[in-house]
Amino acid sequence: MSIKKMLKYIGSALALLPSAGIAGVIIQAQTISSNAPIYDNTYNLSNVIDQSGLRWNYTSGVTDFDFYLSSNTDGRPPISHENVAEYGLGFAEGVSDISLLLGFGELVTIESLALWNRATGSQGIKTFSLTASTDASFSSEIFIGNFFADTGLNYSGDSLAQTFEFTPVSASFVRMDISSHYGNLGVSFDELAFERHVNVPEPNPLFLFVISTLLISVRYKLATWISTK
Ligand SMILES: [Ca+2]
Repeated sequence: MSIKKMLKYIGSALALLPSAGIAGVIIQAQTISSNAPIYDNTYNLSNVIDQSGLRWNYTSGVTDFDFYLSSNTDGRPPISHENVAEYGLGFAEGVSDISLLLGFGELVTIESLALWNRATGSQGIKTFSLTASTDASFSSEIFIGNFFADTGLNYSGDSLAQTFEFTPVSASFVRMDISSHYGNLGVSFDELAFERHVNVPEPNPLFLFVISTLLISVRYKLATWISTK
């Protein structure tokens, strides 16, 4: 390796040193239950947490949340969900005040919800709230917030995701209370997933200082040596 190249590599290494930050991965709930009757046997509660109908699947706990939701497949817009009844969820007509209980199977810190609302017809969720808890009985619940969902977000009949961000909160369970929907038919939507907050460990400051000092020193000595030749 030439001295010039070595100087270049050391410069690049110095630029890369202070790399740390936060990232969020997409996770699906492991369990789901509800207080409300389902429209018919076509629909199933698990259809909204099992990735059924999504044009491209993610790996829960691994795939980057923002990357997944901004990706497209075969020229389609960001990840859409097929408009097929067997891949979605519909509640009985006339039922309101629906509560969904979602369980993660472990304590996680969540910071966003992605919702693929029903894109066609008049069944989509309109207003809802989210509440977090570390236990299934919600004995020490934490209110996350009230949210307003859009309807009609679609591409050729497929539904598109809407993201709802909130202050990071620790939860083993989340309750979704649906207070209103669009139209007079039963409440219906296609899929939901959460963003899990992930802390990337900060590098040890002392280690960074020693490495930086060594690299700067080597680079300076090499440059000085070259200038005397
Ligand atoms: Ca689905």
